[in-house]
Amino acid sequence: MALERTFSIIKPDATKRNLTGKIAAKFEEAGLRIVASKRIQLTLAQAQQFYGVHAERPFFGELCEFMISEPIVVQVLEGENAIAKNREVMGATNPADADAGTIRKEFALSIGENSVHGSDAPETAAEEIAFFFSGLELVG
Ligand code: DAT
Ligand code: MG
Repeated sequence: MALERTFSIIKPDATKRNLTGKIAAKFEEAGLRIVASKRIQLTLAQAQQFYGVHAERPFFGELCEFMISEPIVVQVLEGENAIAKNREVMGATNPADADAGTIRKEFALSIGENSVHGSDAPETAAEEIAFFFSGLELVG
């Protein structure tokens, strides 16, 4: 399979606890290359747009408030099968269900404050990368 790219966020609960490096190391250990990375703070409008697919869910308000509560680190990860590989390294959405060794098992605080976001399909990966990065910022 050709190289694939996926989009990742190191979320506020993780940046607040100074876990950016430990989480980035998990990506690199899994063979994912960080080809773009920046620390930003989202506005409420940006968080609502990014998570628009969840707008009707009961946790939407809480999710968006959490995502703007501290800076985040947005990254593009590249590798063979990067989308699936990243989801594997992340672990299940609820850390209680996550496998040993995954980021969410080791670091997540709860289903909401779960340390990382990762794209779930090629279409969403492309959209999410374009939402945060210009082509010039992707250095493979
Ligand atoms: P994932 O982040 O594993 O792709 P998702 O896309 O279903 O999970 O949900 C997006 C985020 O929304 C998730 O990382 C945390 C939050 N979330 C999901 N289900 C939740 C719930 N039942 N209660 C609180 N927050 C939830
Ligand atoms: Mg998702």
